[in-house]
Amino acid sequence: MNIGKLFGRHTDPVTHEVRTDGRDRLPPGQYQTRKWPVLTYERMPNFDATKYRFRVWGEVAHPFELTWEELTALPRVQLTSDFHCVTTWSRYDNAWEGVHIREILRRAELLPTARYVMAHSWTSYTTNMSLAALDDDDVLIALKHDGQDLAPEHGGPVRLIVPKLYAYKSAKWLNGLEFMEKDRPGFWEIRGYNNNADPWQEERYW
Ligand SMILES: Nc1nc2c(c(=O)[nH]1)N[C@H]1C(S)=C(S)[C@@H](COP(=O)(O)O)O[C@H]1N2
Ligand SMILES: [Mo]
Repeated sequence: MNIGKLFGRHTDPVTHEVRTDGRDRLPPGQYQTRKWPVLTYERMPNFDATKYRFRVWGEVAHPFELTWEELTALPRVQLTSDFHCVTTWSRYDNAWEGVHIREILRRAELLPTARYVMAHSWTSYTTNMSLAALDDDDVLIALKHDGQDLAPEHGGPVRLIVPKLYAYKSAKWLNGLEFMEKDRPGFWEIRGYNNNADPWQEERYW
């Protein structure tokens, strides 16, 4: 059922859409784009499925490593969400398919000391967030976007998606999650991007 249609919201201009939690769909200072810009700091990496390992370690009772076959054999979910870049573009209705973050959290058996997470890319890009931000209904390890295998420039074949935070928290070319007791800044967080990155609070820079 389309809730928006039910309540007549389809008649509203897109920038005035209100979400079920009462907040504007478009965060302050953002504009909507229908294109999907590429934002990458590092050079686009190669991917080798035979060498790939997805690692989970740190404050967990059960650290583990998955091969590409094992990661892609995990149960899949499909979740549609909006994507907000700190440089002010937002792309609506991205249909993601991948492994729900709670598949990973459940297998890892987090210790009570796990309060923060560092997401790691095989390019050595990192980004940190609270466990509360990661452990959410809409967070997934994405393998597909709008029905296609995730394109290499967008982090394909595997990236993190954390829709409620600015997109620098959604690490492309994801190959690990490190659970931490104390917070530690990631790649952009060291260079002045906001540690929390809530688009509705405009937490852009330090
Ligand atoms: N590994 C890696 N992940 C990254 C980045 C990056 O430079 N390297 N850029 C981040 C930023 S700032 C944004 S806006 C999104 C952009 O994703 P896109 O290029 O698929 O639009 O990826 C995020 N994840
Ligand atoms: Mo970004």
